[in-house]
Amino acid sequence: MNRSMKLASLLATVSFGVLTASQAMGAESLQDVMKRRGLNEKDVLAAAKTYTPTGKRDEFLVFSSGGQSGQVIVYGIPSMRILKYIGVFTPEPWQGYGYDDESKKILDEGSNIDGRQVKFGDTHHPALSETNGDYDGQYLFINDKNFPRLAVIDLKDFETKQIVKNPIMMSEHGGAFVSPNTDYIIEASQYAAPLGGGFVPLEQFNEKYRGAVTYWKFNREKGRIEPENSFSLELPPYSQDLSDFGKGPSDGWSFTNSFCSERYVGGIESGRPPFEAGCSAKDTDFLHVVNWKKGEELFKAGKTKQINGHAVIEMATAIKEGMLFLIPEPKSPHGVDVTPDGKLLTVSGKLDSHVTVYSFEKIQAAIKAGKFSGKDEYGVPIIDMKDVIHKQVELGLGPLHTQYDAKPCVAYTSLYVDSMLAKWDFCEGKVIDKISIHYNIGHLMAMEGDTAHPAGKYVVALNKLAIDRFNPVGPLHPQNHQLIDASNDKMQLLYDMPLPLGEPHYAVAIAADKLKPHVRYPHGTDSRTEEKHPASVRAGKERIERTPGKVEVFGSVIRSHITPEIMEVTEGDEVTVHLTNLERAEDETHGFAISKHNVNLSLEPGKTASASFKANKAGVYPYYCTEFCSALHLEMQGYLIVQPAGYKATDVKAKEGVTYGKADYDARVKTNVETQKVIDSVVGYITSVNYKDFAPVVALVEDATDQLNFAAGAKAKSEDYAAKGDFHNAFLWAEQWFQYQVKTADIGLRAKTFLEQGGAKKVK
Ligand code: RUQ
Ligand code: CUA
Repeated sequence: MNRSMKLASLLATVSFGVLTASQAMGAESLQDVMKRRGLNEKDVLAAAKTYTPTGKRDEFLVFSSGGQSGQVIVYGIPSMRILKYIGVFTPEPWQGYGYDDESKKILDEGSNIDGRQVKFGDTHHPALSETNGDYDGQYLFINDKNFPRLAVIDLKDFETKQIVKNPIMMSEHGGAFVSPNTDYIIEASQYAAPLGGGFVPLEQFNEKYRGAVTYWKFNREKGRIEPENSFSLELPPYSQDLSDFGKGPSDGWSFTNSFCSERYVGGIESGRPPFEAGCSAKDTDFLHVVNWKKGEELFKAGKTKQINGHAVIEMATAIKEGMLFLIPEPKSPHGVDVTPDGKLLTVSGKLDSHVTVYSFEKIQAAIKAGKFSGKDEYGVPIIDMKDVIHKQVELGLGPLHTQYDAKPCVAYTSLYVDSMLAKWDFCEGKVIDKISIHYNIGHLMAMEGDTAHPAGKYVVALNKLAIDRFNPVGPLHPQNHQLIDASNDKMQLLYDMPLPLGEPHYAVAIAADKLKPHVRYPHGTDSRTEEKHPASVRAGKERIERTPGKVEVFGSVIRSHITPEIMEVTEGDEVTVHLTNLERAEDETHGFAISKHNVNLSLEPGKTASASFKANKAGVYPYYCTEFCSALHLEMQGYLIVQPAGYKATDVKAKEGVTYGKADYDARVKTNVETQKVIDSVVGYITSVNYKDFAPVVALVEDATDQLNFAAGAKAKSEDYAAKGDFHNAFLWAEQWFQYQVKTADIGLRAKTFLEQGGAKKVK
């Protein structure tokens, strides 16, 4: 069977529904399957709550920290299907992140420090942009604890657009958290150090080491952080931890935890008790309460000190201006989480069985009345804990983080030591339910659970240990995300998802319908700047430009060829290859890799990306498309020819592998004409139904029309050659004409299947 006949019979199969006949043969009943797999009714119920049939989508999307991978993991709820890894602080080869010139600029600049390239990131806390305290689906931010820096990801295409390095900290943890309108993103330091770096002996820890919190200014229109409009606040050398912004009545304030307010400096190697003993000795640590709006005024008024070119509000200024206060909080606290209405804050002490709920109103009253229990060693006023407590609730051992439910007053708190998750009422101060998890839960995530309007329904336990939950894969186990149905007072464990990419700390979940990502870029887009790429090309305008020692290729990719197919350069040349994906079709991504050159591009429809390298060794290097993009994908190939310096081509004409004559040409044209009939019948079907009501089909039809136009172009060239009697070239162009027909038919069939399955109706 030749290809066009195969196509015709495939069409017949699809048209007459032959494939649907033998469905019910030997099917097991639900009871049979339950028995065979040892499932009880509860299991089946859990399965029914998560199982997502093919083609169906998730209600929520999760952005999870990828831990040490330096990436972000995207998955769906309730299916728990992983949808994407976003490269942030480390390369992500599939997306070409850290390989193409455009993304390298972001990653390399965001990773270099003191002459080193840092090749990992310790991502902790993703944060979604908010409008009036609710997620708006526009941006995602994430921090790196080890190399204090913050990244901006645009949710139009799920790509990292910016990395800003913290100019004064040596480590951080309390980021990223956003203000209710995303005008600022907070990043709080963790392990105290001299601000701005440099050497100060440990003996001067109390005097010279400092913590800090940075308020990064975010420009919504540009979608970028503005370092020049950002500022920091100097803090005592307590180990600052997690933070949160106030909202509603507490808007304008931010809150940052701390541990090791003992300011112990360790020294196990010289016989001193270790950090863990010295840092947990006191019964309380300090919650930092910051009036950041006042901080913004001080910054604008220039009442700051410059450290590494960055504006820092000194502690003395903050104390004098009344923008910084402390409140004791029980033993080694971890999370501080503002309630949806902005009136209360929940704080958990890791080494205390209580969760403490503070009242913002009471905090304000104490500040206004100037009622303080004293000052810390640095002169920061301390508010008496008992003056500002709303409730203290005994939840269990090792409480860490809190998230909120859609129902008023309902919260969820992780209990690390107990390996449990508690659902409780923070207004009344009583426990509603507790559920065991597996094992040692760190953060937890409720749907939109840190916003002004949480969505309820599910909670995910982000467990630090998996131990026996999965098939063993060596001493390093995957992490375990456990999905819990939280729609009723009694919680139900639904699903275990292993995550093998790093310790995922925190995650945020957003209603999927708030996200509206692009399916393609406007033609020739540099996705990292989001502007027209200066080296993008239109079809037919591909070219190679040469200057001494330099070769620049302005090429394109489209099913199923790379233009140009031969790139000749001279040993020693600096080469830049810019490629534009000319496709408009959804999901038609092409890749580009050159043998032995560390060149690897991902070219999504409409994107232009570049690869620069030195052609330092003479040779013949195949290049090809790395995505199985079409039936002729393997033929999507070419050669980089690196000629030795001084090489002179000797005048030999290449001998063709096969030569073709008139009979070949006539036979090819005959099948092409038959193929056209098949295409016409598919087009006939599509246009006979209400295809315009199906957006994906409209896009496919657009794509098919493109391919048919290309077919027409190849046909014209073929006929020109035939008219000149050059049947070799006439045949080859007829073959290309056929290739475009195959692509058209392929798309047409996809559209037809979609319409049939989607219940399209006849319109004529
Ligand atoms: S962490 S388990 Cu947010 Cu880095 Cu708490
Ligand atoms: Cu393009 Cu494979």
